[in-house]
Amino acid sequence: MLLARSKELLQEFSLEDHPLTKFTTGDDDGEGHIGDAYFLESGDKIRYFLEEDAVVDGKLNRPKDRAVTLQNERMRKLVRDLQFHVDPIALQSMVITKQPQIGGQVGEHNDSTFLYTEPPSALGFWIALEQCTAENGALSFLPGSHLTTPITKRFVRLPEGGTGFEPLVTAEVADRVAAESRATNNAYILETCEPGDLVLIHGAVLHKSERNTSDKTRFAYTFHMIEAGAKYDEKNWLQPTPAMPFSRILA
Ligand SMILES: O=C(O)CCC(=O)C(=O)O
Ligand SMILES: [Fe+2]
Repeated sequence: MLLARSKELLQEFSLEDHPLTKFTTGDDDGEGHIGDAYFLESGDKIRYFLEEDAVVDGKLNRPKDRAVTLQNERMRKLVRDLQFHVDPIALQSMVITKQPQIGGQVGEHNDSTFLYTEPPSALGFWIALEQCTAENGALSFLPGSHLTTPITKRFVRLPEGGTGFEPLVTAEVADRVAAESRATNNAYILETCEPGDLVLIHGAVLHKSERNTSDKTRFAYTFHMIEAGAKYDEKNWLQPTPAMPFSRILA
């Protein structure tokens, strides 16, 4: 259903009023989507983010349904019964399409950096809609890193506009954590999965996915939950709107 609907939306969306915004998770916030209104206002809308390598000289270099990494605002209440949080709140969801040949790498990160709360409470729900393999960019995880790696920075809306990272620890601590993470990098474990598999991602666990070098898509549906009792402030890039307030799952 979700896979079919995602593919339908990809056929339907119009490029005419599209800013050709690409989806990137990199640290450099130069010319990427980061900070632009199409991204910042995406929380309560269906928005379409293009693979970085799909836009050359301001033009798409492939059919639109093969260029997009799709975002869908609908919250799945699938986890009503799971008691990870006292009072869980579901945030915006995404369909990640990871297109053949160009589906970009997602660099090492933890999700609490991007959905920061005090104390950290992010939990990711990541559902494979298609088979995920080493060739098409399956997720990999650094086991135990959620216990040993502090959240060293948070992704924020900057007062002067746009977005960036705010450090949460001293530069010394951040350097040490980065060095340790580099030293253990070869301990990443690849999680291949089948369509329908649910992967629960602890907010502090380091994870990443490589570029899709295969000729197959790698569709996945993902959303995050946070704890209602934890502080979620106005610095976070994703803000609730009147059209779509964050949904309390058990309330
Ligand atoms: O699907 C991917 O490749 C990355 C997804 C991810 O990092 C997440 O859902 O938190
Ligand atoms: Fe993530």
